[in-house]
Amino acid sequence: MLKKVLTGVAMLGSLALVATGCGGSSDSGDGSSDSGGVIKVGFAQTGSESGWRSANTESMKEAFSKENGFDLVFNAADNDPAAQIAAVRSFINQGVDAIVIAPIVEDGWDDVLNEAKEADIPVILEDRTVSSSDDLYAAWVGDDFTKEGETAGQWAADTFGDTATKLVVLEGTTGSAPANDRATGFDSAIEGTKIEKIDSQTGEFTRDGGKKVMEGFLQKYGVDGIDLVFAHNDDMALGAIEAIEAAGGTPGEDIKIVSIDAVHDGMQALVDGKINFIVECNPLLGDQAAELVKSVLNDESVDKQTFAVDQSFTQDQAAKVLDSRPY
Ligand code: GYE
Repeated sequence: MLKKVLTGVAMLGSLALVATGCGGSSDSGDGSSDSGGVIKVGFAQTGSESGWRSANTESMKEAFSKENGFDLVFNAADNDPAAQIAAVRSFINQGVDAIVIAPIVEDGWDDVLNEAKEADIPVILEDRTVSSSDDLYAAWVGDDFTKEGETAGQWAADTFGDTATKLVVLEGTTGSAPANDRATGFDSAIEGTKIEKIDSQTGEFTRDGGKKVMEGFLQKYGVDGIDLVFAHNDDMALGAIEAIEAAGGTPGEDIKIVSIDAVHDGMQALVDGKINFIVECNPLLGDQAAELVKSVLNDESVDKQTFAVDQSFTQDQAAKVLDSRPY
């Protein structure tokens, strides 16, 4: 039963995916997976930092299941870039057929991606991107982080842009694609408005991290000295809510909050009036990643980039969809 539900969820997720980008042919698909045989895939996950990550891991494990013809070697690196690179190296040594990576940070991938290429093992990226040349991987599937930041920033500009507004930012993992791109998108959307960024610090995409950083901001500026929080994900927004309440403030009123992900707990806080706006980031990328692996191993040409389609929610809109959300 549970499996049936999850399969439905995974299918829903893949329906919301649209292929774009330049069509390129796959690189280094060596056909090592005999057709009809089991495909051994190493998946290097970031860790388990957030609700988004749990939904993504579940989607990946469901898609790369035995029933679907895969033998999945799963590694979660606890958000340590060196440990993640070591995991990829171990996949190469094990001679897996393909490697899937959700790269913790953008930089530092050239060496190990070259090693995979030399070993003729294709690499598919899911979720986050890397700064390496795109010759070093076959394809990427994920969300448009810059657009997410822009959508959040556009909401802030439309809601507060004409009024002097003190903004603090809870950043995601330093050096990660979503932290970099969401900051860029948000900053460009609030440019020329009266929103002033008074502080910005990483909360590592975790609830605890968001809480600690927000506690620091509240000590420094007080509840009255902060008007708006931009959290790079829902988990940090949820941590910030705890910090604001502990400081005697009312989140969503004294201090407004905008965040990204639209995971269940975030959406619940939005419905409860503690968050003011959420931009969705679809974590259900498993089916699409599994299809890419199969196509690449079959030497079929694949799109280099596939973007998920994301929505955004006000408090009223969230109330209408909360019960039907798949994650
Ligand atoms: O927003 C955050 C997670 O890479 C898009 O990572 C992902 C981000 C997501 O920890 O919650």
